[in-house]
Amino acid sequence: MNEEQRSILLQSSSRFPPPKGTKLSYGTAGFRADASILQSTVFRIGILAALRSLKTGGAVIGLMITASHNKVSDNGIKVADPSGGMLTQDWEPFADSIANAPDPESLVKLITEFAKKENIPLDGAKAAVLLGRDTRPSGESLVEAANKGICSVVGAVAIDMGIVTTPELHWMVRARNKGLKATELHYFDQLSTSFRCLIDLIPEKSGDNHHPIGKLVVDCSNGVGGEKLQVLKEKLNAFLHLEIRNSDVGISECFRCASLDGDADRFVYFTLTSNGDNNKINLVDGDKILSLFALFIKQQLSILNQDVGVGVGVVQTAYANGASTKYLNDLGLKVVFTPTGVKYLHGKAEEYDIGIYFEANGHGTVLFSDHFLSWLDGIKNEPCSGLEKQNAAKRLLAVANLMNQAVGDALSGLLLVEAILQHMGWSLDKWNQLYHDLPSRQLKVKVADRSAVVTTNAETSVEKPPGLQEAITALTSKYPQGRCFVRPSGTEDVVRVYAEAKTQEEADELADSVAKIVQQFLGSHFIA
Ligand code: G16
Repeated sequence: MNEEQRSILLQSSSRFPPPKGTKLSYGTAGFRADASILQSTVFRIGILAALRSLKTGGAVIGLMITASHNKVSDNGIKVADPSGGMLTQDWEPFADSIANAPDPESLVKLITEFAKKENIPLDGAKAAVLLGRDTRPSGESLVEAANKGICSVVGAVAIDMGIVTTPELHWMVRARNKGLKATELHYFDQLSTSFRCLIDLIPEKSGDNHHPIGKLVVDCSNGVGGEKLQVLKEKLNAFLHLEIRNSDVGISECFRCASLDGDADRFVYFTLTSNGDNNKINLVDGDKILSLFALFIKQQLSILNQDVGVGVGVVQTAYANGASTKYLNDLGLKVVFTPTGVKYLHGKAEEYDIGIYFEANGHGTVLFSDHFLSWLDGIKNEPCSGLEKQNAAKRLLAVANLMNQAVGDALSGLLLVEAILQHMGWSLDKWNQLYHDLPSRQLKVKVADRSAVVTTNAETSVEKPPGLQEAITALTSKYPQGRCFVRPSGTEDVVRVYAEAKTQEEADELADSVAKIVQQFLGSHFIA
């Protein structure tokens, strides 16, 4: 590193001192904490993003300021690699170490060593980082800190995309690096055109009652998804009846509803049934979204006589309801498991011709290999294939265009659900009956130090502290069809407990007793 670069880094980083007495760590999807302590972390990850761009020959990197589902006073950072996917895991330890460097001297030392080890040219070569943020009030000043970090690497520029959803930013990074049109306008055009294409390809007499299936009420959690969904609503008004809500989520029984998280990378569906004074939410989660997509894709492959020829892989996590995995296996699909976090699921799904991945919490997408897309293009353009096959190929190509190929995307996922329900002529209830979930319960336990819990086997088994797994196994064995695991959250300061059993009472009881065991092993404050 030359003197000029060194002195710029020393000077600029002295304006962003790290918070005292707090150790920050790169979690499930980047850093996340109370916004008031994040200035220095965001500044430093700005530097990291610029270095990543230099390392990849000047490719565009993405930096998103968001804390997604966390409370509004939190904020965080997600980094998009040149492919549009999450930052390569090899760089996470470097992110951890620079976030916690105590002073400018040690920060510059870490950067110098890393740049040397990784052969990163610090000679003024060009680098570019796209910046985005969600609607949190702390976003603006954190973007400014990130900008300062990026610009303290000589040759690097920051391009501020303003308020965007996380998946939009990942999509833009991917599109720019592929030399494609990459503005927000293009993003919305791609989504709405491919949705229209799926609707236009619905056969005349498809399903039980082929016609638009009534209003969908979408709760956007006061997040960034609300204003973006409004754009899609205006483009698609004739084909989709959407009502967008934020704080006023008073909903009556007759509505189909969906809910987005704060940065619009996750979504679930639900309906209400009321029993006297009690309203019950019937949740249609990521597992069922995955199952609907898998079923539709299987149907199209079957029209193409490719029931077995095409490699379709389904990726889930330990949170997947056991009934969903059974349903997918019964469809003849290969199901594999990874730890929580799209950074793991996405990588696995990329190994297939068609990789479908979803977390139960509604985070996921459908990936298509280039090779398979070329094959579909061939069928589409070959009249000898026959109209039915051509249409099936067109549908799959439209799914590939609609579904974000960089990361899970609530807006594109929601449009695919709507297109498939219209194609099938299905109501939400009919969809929900694909299979019946095993009763389950999730709890959060606040402990003194969640990093004391270390898991293995895609988070299904606890390695540390010693004895905890044996205690969980002993409790679980008391319940027919019982399954239970615990893991430290990577986005909140809690340990999560998941339990499944034959009845709701048993699932509740199992989760509760395991939460108590966690308390005993780790010392705790409360269970929520
Ligand atoms: C992030 C990740 C998801 C993960 C979720 C919860 O979502 O991208 O893959 O499921 O956190 O993670 P944890 O259980 O470790 O807290 P988001 O939408 O919050 O960025």
